[in-house]
Amino acid sequence: MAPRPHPAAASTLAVALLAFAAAPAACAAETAAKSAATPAIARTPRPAEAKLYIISPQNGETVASPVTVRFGLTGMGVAPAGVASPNTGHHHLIIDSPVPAFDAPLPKDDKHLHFGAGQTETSVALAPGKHTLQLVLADKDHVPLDPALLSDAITITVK
Ligand SMILES: [Cu+2]
Repeated sequence: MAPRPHPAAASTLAVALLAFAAAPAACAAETAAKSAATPAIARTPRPAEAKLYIISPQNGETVASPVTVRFGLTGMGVAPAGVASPNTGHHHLIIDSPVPAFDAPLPKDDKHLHFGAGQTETSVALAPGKHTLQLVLADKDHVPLDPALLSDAITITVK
């Protein structure tokens, strides 16, 4: 089967292009040329067959807060942040936020949770209403893998 670009990767590229468009034209052209030749940040390659997914809750589920979120990963292993080990990464839970940039460390805030100790589940307090959850696996430096490994985003309703 021919590999196809991940839809999330395509949308992030669009965001990156918009960011370039916002910069002064000469500078943007130079930056684009430079980043095409030498990536600004080294990204860690990962096995093509790796899969990242949210085991629970299920997409569309109605749940009570705090919500237990279980992280699923096949084709790679989990290692703590800071540990260089081939074909591993650590989990990040993105809450109610767009797919982050792939060429920089993931933000660390209450919408971008890092599980740098190698955790494979968490419990998050969420306000009543609809929320989106998505996982991103990243390397020892919190930079998304190459190609980026994301779960599908799910939408849940908190009672
Ligand atoms: Cu991290």
